[in-house]
Amino acid sequence: LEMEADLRRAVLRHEFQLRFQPIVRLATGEISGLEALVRWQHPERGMIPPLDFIPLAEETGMIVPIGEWVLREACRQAAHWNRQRPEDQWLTVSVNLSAVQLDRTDLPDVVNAALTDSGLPAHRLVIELTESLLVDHRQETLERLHAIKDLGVRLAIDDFGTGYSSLAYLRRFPVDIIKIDKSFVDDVGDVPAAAALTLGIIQLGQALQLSTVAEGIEDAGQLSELADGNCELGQGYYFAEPLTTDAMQELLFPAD
Ligand code: G
Ligand code: G
Ligand code: MN
Ligand code: NA
Repeated sequence: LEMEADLRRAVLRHEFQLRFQPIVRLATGEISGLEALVRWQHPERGMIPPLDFIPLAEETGMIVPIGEWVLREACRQAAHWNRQRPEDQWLTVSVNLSAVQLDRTDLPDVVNAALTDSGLPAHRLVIELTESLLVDHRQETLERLHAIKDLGVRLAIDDFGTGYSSLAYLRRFPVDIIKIDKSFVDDVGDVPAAAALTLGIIQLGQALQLSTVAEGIEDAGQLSELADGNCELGQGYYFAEPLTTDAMQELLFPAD
């Protein structure tokens, strides 16, 4: 209960921050995009990770204003960085969406306003949906996702392969990107079954003309397996952990 009051205050006092993790093109090593990940800078308890407050934020509906802030701030920051880069090197920014946000009829308007106000082109925004979020979907959810896609925004399935009917979602939802769950990537270098499944997911993506992103790459062995298998993109501690805005600025523009 105390935490709930703290969370309400945090929204009013703007106590949230974003971290940005690079998403790398595996064939070349260039940064193609960023995933925005929220943190709560609590005045007494310090930095609180999302897993420790997102569930409460979802229960209380506070995820709606928090999620809107994340979306707006991610678009604003990505547009700012893109303006300093040649247009053929513009970055995408990926934002995680909660089921509670997807239940809101105004979500397409909220997304559109974030794009318009930031100047970020719609095709540079990726919205990440987890399979668990898609499990209890209703018809309106599907229509809302199509309305967001009609803006030009791209959709990713996060944690792909961990749900109980991953393949069904690929038919039912208008997704553009598969994010291969870290649990597959962890074992890709040394467990033959994990390697076979991972390569199978990559080939599935290629057959459906979807981008594939491997999550949680931590070493060179995993990277070479994935690159050899023609996985398009990857993210993980091997490249960089989620970085503060200042650290990401330094990574993107080292000379300045
Ligand atoms: O940032 P970290 O690596 O600790 O993220 C942990 C989890 O929190 C991930 O599953 C991630 O998808 C989720 N998460 C991070 N930022 C956000 C956000 O802005 N909104 C939602 N709904 N989930 C987020
Ligand atoms: O949205 P999603 O559940 O995919 O969030 C990504 C989560 O994975 C975040 O909590 C992020 O900090 C974490 N993460 C990103 N790269 C790595 C990695 O290489 N190893 C580990 N253990 N976690 C990672
Ligand atoms: Mn994600
Ligand atoms: Na994930």
